[in-house]
Amino acid sequence: MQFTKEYFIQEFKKRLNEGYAVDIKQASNFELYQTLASIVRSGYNNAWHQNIKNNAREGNKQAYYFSIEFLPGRLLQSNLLNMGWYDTVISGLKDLDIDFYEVTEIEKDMALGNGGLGRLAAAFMDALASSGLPGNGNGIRYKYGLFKQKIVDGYQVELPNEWLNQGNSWEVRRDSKAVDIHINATEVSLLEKDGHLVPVYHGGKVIRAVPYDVGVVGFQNGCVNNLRLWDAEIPESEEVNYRTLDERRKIEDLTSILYPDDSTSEGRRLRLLQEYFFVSAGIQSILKHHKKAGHNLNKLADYVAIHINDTHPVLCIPELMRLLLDEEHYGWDEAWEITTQVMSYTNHTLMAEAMEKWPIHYIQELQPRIYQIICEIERRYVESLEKRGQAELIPSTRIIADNQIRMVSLAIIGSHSVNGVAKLHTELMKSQVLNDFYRLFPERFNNKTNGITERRWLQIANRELSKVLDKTIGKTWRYAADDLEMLLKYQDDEKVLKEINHAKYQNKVRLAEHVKKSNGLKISPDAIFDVQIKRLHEYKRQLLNLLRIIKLYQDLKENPNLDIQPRVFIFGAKAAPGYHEAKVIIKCINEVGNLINNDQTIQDKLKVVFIEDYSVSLAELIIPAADVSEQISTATKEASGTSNMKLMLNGALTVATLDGANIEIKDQVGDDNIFIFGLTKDEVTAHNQTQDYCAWDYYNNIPVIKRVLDALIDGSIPNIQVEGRHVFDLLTRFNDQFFVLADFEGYLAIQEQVDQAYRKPLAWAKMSLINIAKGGHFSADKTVQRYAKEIWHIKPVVEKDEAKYDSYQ
Ligand code: AZC
Repeated sequence: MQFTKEYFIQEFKKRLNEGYAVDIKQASNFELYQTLASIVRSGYNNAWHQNIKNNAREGNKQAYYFSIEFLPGRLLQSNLLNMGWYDTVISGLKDLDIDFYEVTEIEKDMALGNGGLGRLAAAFMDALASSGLPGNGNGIRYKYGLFKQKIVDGYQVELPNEWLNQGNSWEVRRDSKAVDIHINATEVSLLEKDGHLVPVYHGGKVIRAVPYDVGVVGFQNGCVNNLRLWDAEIPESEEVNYRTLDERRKIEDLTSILYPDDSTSEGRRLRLLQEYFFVSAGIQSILKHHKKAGHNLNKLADYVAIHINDTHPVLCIPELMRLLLDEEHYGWDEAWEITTQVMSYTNHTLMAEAMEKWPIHYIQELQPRIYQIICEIERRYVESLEKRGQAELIPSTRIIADNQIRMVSLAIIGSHSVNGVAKLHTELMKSQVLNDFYRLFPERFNNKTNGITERRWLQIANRELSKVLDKTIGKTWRYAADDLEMLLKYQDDEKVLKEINHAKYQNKVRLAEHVKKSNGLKISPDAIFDVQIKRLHEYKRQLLNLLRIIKLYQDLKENPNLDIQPRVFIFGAKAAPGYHEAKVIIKCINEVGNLINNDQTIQDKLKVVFIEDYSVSLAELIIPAADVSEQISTATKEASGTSNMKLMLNGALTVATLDGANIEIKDQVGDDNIFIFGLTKDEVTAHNQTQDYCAWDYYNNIPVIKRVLDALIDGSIPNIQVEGRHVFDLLTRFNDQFFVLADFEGYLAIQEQVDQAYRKPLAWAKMSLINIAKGGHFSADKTVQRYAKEIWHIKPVVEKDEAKYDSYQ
């Protein structure tokens, strides 16, 4: 049946009454939201079901993206958009006197991720379905998402994020697909059974993994894929073994939190258990599914591609080996061949401390059989290098060293493809950090620059700009992001440029209203909105931004009439709970903000806003309102970055170091439409090699640096006696690991250019237009299509067909 407004209104009233026994006037926003979500779900369930059946019937090869994080944010609007129902629903609700946007606010963000890694995984889910590709997600259904951040007296306080307490409208529990996982056996012995040696586990316990599936709706093509998130439960047969609440809670805790506290060994063990839990559950269910479909596991690679998103799911490799060896009775060589053909791995960071290593006794305790298999992979690997005459590469590439399992080594050795997430990152991987692996397996290495869900970030988040685009270049950009380039024709069209500026202004007004409500702070939409939104990390250098703010403040105190463009500095950032330095930086930002925001003498020329509890939904509010995008990481440290792409797509101009995907953004927009500064990767590498960097020299020899740093410790910024000293020490005594001081003057100079450029609204709008026009280049659709073709070898199974969701059930 055609999904018309009349039909929607009738159905909406009916379901509201059936579900809640209220009429529209009395219904709460929550009831309205639930009713709307149920209609949306019924609209795609049939397509979802058909998709699962078709894939099984036709034996389509499918990709499974294993990720410990998925960060989709809210789904109502994107589902409506993808189903082609958006306008009909808004207009229907309007007829019913319901404010659609108020209703959407009820939905809690699915915040099962921390930052770029999790957001990328969610973007890939959307892009796979939107490209008609059979690709599914596999992860954990955390009861609490990434913590809720409160700022109290300038400090970050972490509160539980109870995103599930009102239920999740988009998930379906599938009891019939539950699988059991054996952990903590004290011993494994091999017994002969039916002519095979089978392992027998002694001791330990069994946990039941129960999947909750979320339909991933493709953009107007009728393709609905599956995001499977696992929860842990106690199997009925095991209940007697969990007699106390405490024992039961241990199982519940398994899927409670995204990042267990890694400062205790208990927390670290829990994290490893989470990794094994969702990996084992996922692989078991994939094998079950393919066996049921009648596929021969010899040919697993013809039907299945498993992607290891960063090292957290690396136990996929020994787990698949375990199942093939122990349950399917393959010989080692055959099992290894199948495993390496199926597995591929993405690296998301080259920071040494972020590369997972696990003490071998953790793995031994967790699953001794997995440990045995890892040892055998290692033994054979070492032997093969000796045979190849490359024994010199053993120490740097082997899996087990210093009583630890190096997860990166296991990932590379057990996969047929290893990719980085931006050109520079892949190049560094090959030439520096993973160079020895590259020498051994050059054919495995490839680049896949990240991408973003441009539909969410433009069509949903930036309706003002979308209207301008529709009017100027027609609507095809809504389907084909590359068509945004049609905008280039209008780069000198004053009318269009003014409209772009006007759209930005309206978005700034909207953000200003939010800031007034949330921070009690009045900010002017006429000021430059200068935005840095990302995880708080020293390498991302929020500190560089902060030092410049202090410098500007000092200048203004000296000369209140200083001619600078008023600026509002907007930060959104969470610090990992155990990351002390990051929390110290948050405190400093907030106290500098308090000082500046309350100082009447600087005539509102500066404001500092720290937006609490940064999330995907807040990003949807902030990004369209940004004039300046801060992408100022130390060159070589940011693997790619993705907020850089979202911000440019929304017309913000980027202030950037030559790091991560910033370089590719520069290549797209040209040198005149981006503000580049700072040390290059070669300069950073040289400093690291020669150890010649001396932060004190900058402090002692450059007055502007001394003046700013002194402000951290001389009491001129209240309430940061301890934190100011800490930051001061990081930048001097501890020799400024991230070269903040080396880049400071370059940063000041480039920001001065930004200041000048902003004074010419049409010239600014032209740069902005060029950024928008080039934004389509970074569409996640294109990125996953490259993964599909070059790594997973999967093909689209659904062609674009707008009619598909119209067959309303
Ligand atoms: C991030 C990288 O820091 C970022 O540069 C990249 O764009 C993103 O992955 C996607 O590839 N890494 C993380 O977010 N890592 C964690 C653990 O959150």
